[in-house]
Amino acid sequence: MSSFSKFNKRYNKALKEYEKLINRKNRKIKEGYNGIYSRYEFPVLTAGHTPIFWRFDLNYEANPYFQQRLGINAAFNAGAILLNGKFLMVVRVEGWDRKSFFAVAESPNGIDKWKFRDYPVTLPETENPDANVYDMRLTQHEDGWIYGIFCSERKDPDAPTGDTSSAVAAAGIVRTKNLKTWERLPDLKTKSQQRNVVLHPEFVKGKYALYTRPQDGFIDTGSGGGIGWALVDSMENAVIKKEKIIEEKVYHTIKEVKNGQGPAPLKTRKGWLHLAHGVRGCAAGLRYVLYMFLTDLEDPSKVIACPGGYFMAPEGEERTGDVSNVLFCNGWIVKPNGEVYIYYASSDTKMHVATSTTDRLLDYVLNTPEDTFTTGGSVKARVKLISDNLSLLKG
Ligand code: M1P
Repeated sequence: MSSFSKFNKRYNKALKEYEKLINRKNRKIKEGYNGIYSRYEFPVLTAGHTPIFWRFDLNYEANPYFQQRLGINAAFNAGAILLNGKFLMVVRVEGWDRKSFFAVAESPNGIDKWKFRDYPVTLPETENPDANVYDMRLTQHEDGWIYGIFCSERKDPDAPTGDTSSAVAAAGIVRTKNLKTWERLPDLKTKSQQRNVVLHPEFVKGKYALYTRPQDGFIDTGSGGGIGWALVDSMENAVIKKEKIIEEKVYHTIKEVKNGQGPAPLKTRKGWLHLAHGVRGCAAGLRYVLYMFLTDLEDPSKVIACPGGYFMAPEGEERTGDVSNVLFCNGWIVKPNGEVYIYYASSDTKMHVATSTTDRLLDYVLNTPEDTFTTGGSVKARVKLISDNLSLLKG
């Protein structure tokens, strides 16, 4: 076989594999029912979902071995939105060079057939270029814009010579009407480093309201941490003057080391429904799980319910990846019929979907016992459940 025929054969094989992957039907997992949400059999987006023409040079003359020229390492931590009837994710795609960038993927039903648009997002820069960008939260704000707030990472200018790791995290801001053209606004101005900054969808007291995550360092939140709340006058020059912690990290809980707001909260009849991540340390490193809480409709900075423990933790294949033992969520969609599609990433590697409804999630948030912060309290809550159940069962 001529080398040109071999090249074509390899290309056709790669294309077939890609098409099989993106057209694969996804099914709800029936086993392990928990009444709160359902997981799905397959991840919805992986590195393999990126088009072949993003990775291989398809010119035989330039690439006779049909090599990957620009490999993709992972597709994870996606923001999500339902726009003009289309399910869209703004995905954190990471190349083999460790740089993350954003790319929009679309699906007709939100569950499967996710496909990346031909080109990734060319994100406008500020005068201080980002070394890395990731984890965009999308908020359809009542001012008419769709805002995307993401982490912009740059090398720490104060790092001592030879320190090639220290970085500074800031909140970068873009806005769009269509997820096609993006306007970059100045980064959020704040005293501390920030990650997991999310815009609330409505004005509060006539101002833009932000969920924040102040942190002393790039990884360690230090004396910072907790989910913060701040009101700013404008998004075109967003400056935080006053910030308060509304959801703290707490000793010996799933959010002992740090926590962070997930996607923008969902408005429900009982309050603003929040999904967040909590982090604890263990011998295997940091463990990231998802948890929920509810805030007041009138005052979204007031937590009114917070079930104890995690809502979702890494299971099975979700447990391993580039950064193992991590679930992270920065995108969800509520459909007009109340169904909720939760787009979560596992181990900084791939995207999954879980489905629920606002009614089920409210039931979970309002009727799950809170953390009592002691073993005695936990046992008391379980003994009550057991004895109530046994009375029922024994009549
Ligand atoms: O590696 C796990 C996560 O670590 C960071 O999240 P946080 O600041 O909340 O701890 C982020 O880098 C996130 O992208 C990553 O998934």
